Amino acid sequence: MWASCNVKFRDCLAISSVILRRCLSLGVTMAKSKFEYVRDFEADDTCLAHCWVVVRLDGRNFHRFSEKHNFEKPNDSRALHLMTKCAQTVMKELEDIVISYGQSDEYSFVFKRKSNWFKRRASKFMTHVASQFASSYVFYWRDYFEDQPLLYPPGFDGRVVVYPTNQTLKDYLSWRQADCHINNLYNTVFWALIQQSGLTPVQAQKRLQGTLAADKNEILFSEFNINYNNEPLMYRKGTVLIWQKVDEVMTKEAKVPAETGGQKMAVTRTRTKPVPFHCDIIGDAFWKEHPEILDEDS
Ligand SMILES: *[C@@H]1O[C@H](CO)[C@@H](O)[C@H](O)[C@H]1NC(C)=O
Ligand SMILES: CC(=O)N[C@H]1CO[C@H](CO)[C@@H](O)[C@@H]1O
Repeated sequence: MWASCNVKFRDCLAISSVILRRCLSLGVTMAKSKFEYVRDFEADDTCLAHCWVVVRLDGRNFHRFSEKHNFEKPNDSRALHLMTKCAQTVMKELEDIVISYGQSDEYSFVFKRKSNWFKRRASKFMTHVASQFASSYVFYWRDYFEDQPLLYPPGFDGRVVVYPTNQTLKDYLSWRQADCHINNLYNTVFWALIQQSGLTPVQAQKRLQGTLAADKNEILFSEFNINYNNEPLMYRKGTVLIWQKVDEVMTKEAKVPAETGGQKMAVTRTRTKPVPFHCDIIGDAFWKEHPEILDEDS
């Protein structure tokens, strides 16, 4: 019982006002045990005030995971949609995430500058994001991979990076989107060479060594009749999730006297949801169109 008093003052409040009074009357001496000092061994990992906090997750060994689960090459839309579903779940369940960006087996989550969630402790941000994301990945797996059982539990690593200005945050997101473009262009040619020209992975890799983006576009066009710019946006740009007002029509059981039976009626409700876009976030247009994302008090 007394242990709960010195864990957190807040917890006392929750237990009951009787205990609260006892906590208060017994004072500071009762609120600390001689073991309490071990708390000082905890590292202070508070994220610098007024900075953007970014948590990025990466699939652990997803190269192997994608092979074992027969992901389509060079891209698998089921896997990308599942990642986005998990990211939407993270945004809904946790607090203060203003924008997310994902591609391949990674997702970045940006917490608002003034967030005081868990007193801005990096470990709390990171572990909440990683565990919520990983459990969602397993939970929603079957909705995206009907015929493909999940063979073993996937994992994700996380990191926290703090960006001091709007510009550094935008540059971070631009960096991830540029990475998406470079990888997707490479993979598109690489797999075309294997699947359509019958090259081995080693041969395909050799063929692409030292090539520039223009060379890869040219190979795609001249050898495979693929205009890279016509490839689906989700693969080329990745996925941006931002909060948008969405009208939802739902049927509700009308509350009417029992004798009239369960009448159904349509109700429209406006909700704010994390909505996916596959647009460019490197240029200014996106940020001009959505100033609320970077707004101090959003
Ligand atoms: C960041 O951008 C937002 C939106 O344009 C703006 O309201 C805010 O003042 C900017 N913050 C800083 C510190 O420049
Ligand atoms: C770049 C590329 O090859 N994209 C392919 C990704 O997968 C879809 C099917 O899931 C294909 O239609 C795309 O051509």
